[in-house]
Amino acid sequence: MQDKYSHQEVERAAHSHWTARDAYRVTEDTSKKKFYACSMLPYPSGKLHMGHVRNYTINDMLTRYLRMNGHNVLMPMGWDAFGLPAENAALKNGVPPAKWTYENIAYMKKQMQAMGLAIDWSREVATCDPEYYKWNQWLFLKMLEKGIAYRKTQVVNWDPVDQTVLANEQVIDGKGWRTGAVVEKREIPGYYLKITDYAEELLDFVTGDKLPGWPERVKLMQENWIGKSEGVRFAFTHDIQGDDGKLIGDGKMYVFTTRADTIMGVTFCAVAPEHPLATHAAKSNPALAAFIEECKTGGTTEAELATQEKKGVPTGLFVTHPLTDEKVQVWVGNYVLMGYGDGAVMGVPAHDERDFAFALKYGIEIKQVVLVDGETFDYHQWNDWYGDKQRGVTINSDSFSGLNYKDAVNAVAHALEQKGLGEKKTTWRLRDWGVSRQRYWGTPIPIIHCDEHGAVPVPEKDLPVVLPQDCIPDGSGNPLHKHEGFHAGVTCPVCGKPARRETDTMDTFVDSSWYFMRYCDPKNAEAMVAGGADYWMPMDQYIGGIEHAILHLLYARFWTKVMR
Ligand code: ANZ
Repeated sequence: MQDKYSHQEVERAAHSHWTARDAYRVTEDTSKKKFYACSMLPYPSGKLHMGHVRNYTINDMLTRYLRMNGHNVLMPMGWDAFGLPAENAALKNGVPPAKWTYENIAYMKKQMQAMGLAIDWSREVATCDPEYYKWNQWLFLKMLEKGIAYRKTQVVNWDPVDQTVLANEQVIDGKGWRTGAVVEKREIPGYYLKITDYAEELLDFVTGDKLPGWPERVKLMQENWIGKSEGVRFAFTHDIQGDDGKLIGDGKMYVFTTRADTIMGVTFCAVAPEHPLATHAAKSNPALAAFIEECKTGGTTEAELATQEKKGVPTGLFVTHPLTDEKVQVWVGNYVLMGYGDGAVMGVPAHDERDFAFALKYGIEIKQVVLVDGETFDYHQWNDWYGDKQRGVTINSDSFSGLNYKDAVNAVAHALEQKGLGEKKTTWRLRDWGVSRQRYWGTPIPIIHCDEHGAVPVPEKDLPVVLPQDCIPDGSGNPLHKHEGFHAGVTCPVCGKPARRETDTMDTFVDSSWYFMRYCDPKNAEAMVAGGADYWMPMDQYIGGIEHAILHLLYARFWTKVMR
């Protein structure tokens, strides 16, 4: 018996005993009850912080307790090793992201081992390892085949001085974080995953009883993020022709509204700066063109657009109200988002807060069409009176007058349907997931660009497309553009002529969407997820972020579709 507790000695003895016995390595043993305790894989930022310690200790205690009770427990660990911080560190210290990342992994692994966590290290994965990200590329190709992955143009933040794309966090007060240059919005091609196909199913999951124990607050956040919105989509007609002599949008300007009951209160329409009618009108209207340019600067997030001052410019174009046949002036408004609904709104200043601010500023008529019980409509107290949710009885609305909200919406939808100009529609706030990043330190997107054949998928046999490890980003664009080795000898898989390699890489959330399945059979060279998953999945305990949990659900769905 020692009279002093020497933790170093005790721990050293315990660690060497565990190491000698390889105590935490587990195999698929069907004679025992399995338990899979998984923690969100850490970003190798440098050193462990107390959050890591707290998080991993919970699963460690659970693991030890269950093992003592005869369970076969898997507790794996890995590294979410791609991403921007490694590039920023490279910029600061002149060290390639690979070196910085692997050194951090080694250091943090040592710290975890010193903590004595009951981890099966034989299953360790690092997402920047080609043996891991090869499967990101493989699944991406499968998703392309099935139409779950597709290419379209996207709006990005562009730093005109560094000639590079910036993440939203790198835009400060509308300026680039490094150069201070005014950031522009630019449209460039990118790849998307069709998560909107799964919106209804996700919502059912979040609002139903399938997630017992999840806090209501968290579920509500997810519900708002998915953002199901039931309303009416309809068209204002027009005869505005483009340069080619054809009617723009076939002579229909569509809008989406959740308040079809207010359709008789429309006193203007507003379209997004990127809307085809705005582009058309700007050609002969320098003031409008300047305003559209102005809208291109500043942030791209929905929150930023929602809080900025409402501004607009009239286009001089008119559309026809579908029920009254009156002419309605079309404005370009900075509060209208091109990416939501149809990129255009019917303006009802009396009942919509944004339209109200807009109408007051520009002296547009305000027409009340809903009467809320016991309330007097008064502009000066409008904010007290008003609410998008203020529903009441329709007034000043011809045959719709006297109806309550629900009946009025139904009647208006019916009238529009009769004219072939509209119908009820569900719109989602959830967007398809843009997975391309114009960055170096991530999974290369397995595409080759050919002048003749366009964007051609890399053949499966040529995977992985390996990311060079020796680049040092200098802040001016993606260093892959300049990396000879990455492009050398690239030919089009279809015609064999010289071609260019895609230099965009994948969002790192792609990596962290399926790692928990890889731990079940981490060395398998034949399959992304193999045999071990039959035994270990589903996870019994997951300690990690909700956003990951949601992506895990989605990936399981992609998986089912790809393998079917
Ligand atoms: C007229 C109206 C009157 C509206 C009213 C609301 C209140 P949620 O619930 O989020 O789906 N809207 C539609 N498309 C838009 C776009 N691209 N950019 C900005 N706003 C857009 O919101 C639906 C409402 O958001 C729609 O209903 C429309 O304004 C606006 F008293 O139409 B509403």
